[in-house]
Amino acid sequence: MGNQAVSLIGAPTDIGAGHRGASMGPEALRVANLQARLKARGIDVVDRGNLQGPLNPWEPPREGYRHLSAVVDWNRAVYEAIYGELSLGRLPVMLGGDHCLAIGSITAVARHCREHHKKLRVLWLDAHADFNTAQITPSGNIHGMPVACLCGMGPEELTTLGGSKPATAPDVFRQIGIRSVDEGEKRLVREARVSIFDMRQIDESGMKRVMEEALEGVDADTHLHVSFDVDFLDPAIAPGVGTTVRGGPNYREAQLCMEMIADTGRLASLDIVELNPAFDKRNQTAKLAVDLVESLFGKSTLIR
Ligand SMILES: [Mn+2]
Repeated sequence: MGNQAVSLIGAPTDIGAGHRGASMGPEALRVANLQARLKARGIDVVDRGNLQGPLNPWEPPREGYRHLSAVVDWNRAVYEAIYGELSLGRLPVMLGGDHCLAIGSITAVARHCREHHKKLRVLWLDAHADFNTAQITPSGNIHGMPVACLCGMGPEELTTLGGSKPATAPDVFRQIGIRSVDEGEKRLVREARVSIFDMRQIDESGMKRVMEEALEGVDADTHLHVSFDVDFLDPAIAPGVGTTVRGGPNYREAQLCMEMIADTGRLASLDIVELNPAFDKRNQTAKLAVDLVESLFGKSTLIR
């Protein structure tokens, strides 16, 4: 993996979130030395700096969506930036920002895959299914809707971001670590047949078996995208997120998850989202995220 070229792209906004503070995520990851730690692995890493977009007006939802037009602006910027990096043959790492930005990044990744005849697989590491729609959302926060939007269920401005709708299909997703799904969402993910490995399954089968299943079929023609919502992790080790849900993967389980993804050699794009320094203690969650991302890029205890 020594000849990889990685681009870091900051998207400092909390426009789709229910708490302020994820806008500070990119800087916290930089302070935790993300670039230097990846460079030390022999990877060519360029930090492209931050994208720009509207400030968070902190308004109530309208017709089921909070800040829709600003969410669209941010996602358009993310979409263009990620698509540009992929076109250069680089591996984009989107530093969020809240999880609504995955609409832009994955729409770009899906377009790139179509154009290069690659199979897309998205690993959605999260406490939540993020499959809400305007009709069923309890909050209107769009960070709870990206997977539905990517599957064509959502406002036209977001579902058609890449020109064609839907951006991708439910069968590309493997959701891991899920432990909080809203009532209406439960029905939708079942109808859409999203493949979800919830915490119960991780408890019963173990992370190893779950990751083997989630990575089944990944081959040389696969573009593997990881959408890493930091609230995937147990809040005991990762307090720096807006929406903590107890009972997530512990440190060893999270490391194994990342190492097994690295072993495929197919990681081709990454989102790191929902890191919220306003809830963190001494940047520990950012440091942990960087630690895990190092494993994702192939750091291991021994030469294997
Ligand atoms: Mn999420």
